[in-house]
Amino acid sequence: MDSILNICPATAKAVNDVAEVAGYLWQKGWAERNGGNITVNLSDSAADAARTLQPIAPPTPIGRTLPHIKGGIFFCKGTNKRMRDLARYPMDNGSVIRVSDDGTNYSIIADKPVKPTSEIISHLSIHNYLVGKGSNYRAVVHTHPIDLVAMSHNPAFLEKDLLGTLLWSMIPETRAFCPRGLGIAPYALPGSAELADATIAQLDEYDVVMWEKHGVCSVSENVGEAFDMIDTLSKSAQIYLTAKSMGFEPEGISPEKMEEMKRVFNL
Ligand code: 2HA
Ligand code: ZN
Repeated sequence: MDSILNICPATAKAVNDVAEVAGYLWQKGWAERNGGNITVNLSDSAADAARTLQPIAPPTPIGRTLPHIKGGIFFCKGTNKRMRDLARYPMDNGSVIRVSDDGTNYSIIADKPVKPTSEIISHLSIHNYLVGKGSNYRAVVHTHPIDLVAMSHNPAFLEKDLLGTLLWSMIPETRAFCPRGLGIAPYALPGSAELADATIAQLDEYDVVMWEKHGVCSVSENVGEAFDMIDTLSKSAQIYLTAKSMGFEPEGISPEKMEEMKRVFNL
């Protein structure tokens, strides 16, 4: 079979973007072994030639019905595959799937039968939620940033909006480029429907959700933007930790100054 990348320029572009971000996640030290996962919704952008590809593996039940992504097409990182390998050889370490017309299962359609990420239920449930609410967000990135995960081990930081506000106050960029802050999903088993639902419960209010003692999950129009929000939050966490390691509590930008920024930059 010819690669889907040769018959569908939009898919080729999206996969190239995924590979670039996968490399960043590895370089950041956020992607140990197979840690983290990325999916992109290609349903609107896929060429007709890609849409009509036949399954190359038996269908897999999703475990729930996802009505808003019936027939949808997604690029998914493969389960047990390494981010650093996804960066170099995306079609050996990820695959393109199509959700069935009843929204209950999916089949791999290209290029190779690489089984999708262990967090597929979260990713597809999130895409279903985003399409259902008319969002233009098409990318979901999950990764394990050391600083942010460390902060989630402090119960005091898990109170609603406490950590998000603290991170906003470390540097103006974070307020500007992660304007919806940081939601918190309580610890749940990786790959579980419970984790999927706890994440979706945060997405009305937030674009980035902390998975307590595990990682973060970010949604945006494309993978680059989803990565940037995590990177910005991590920068703030680094500033906080650096100040603490120098022996003082960082003062933080005052609520008044942050309010001013919200006003001036129309956040
Ligand atoms: O794919 O990060 O959460 C490995 C993980 C599971
Ligand atoms: Zn993870």
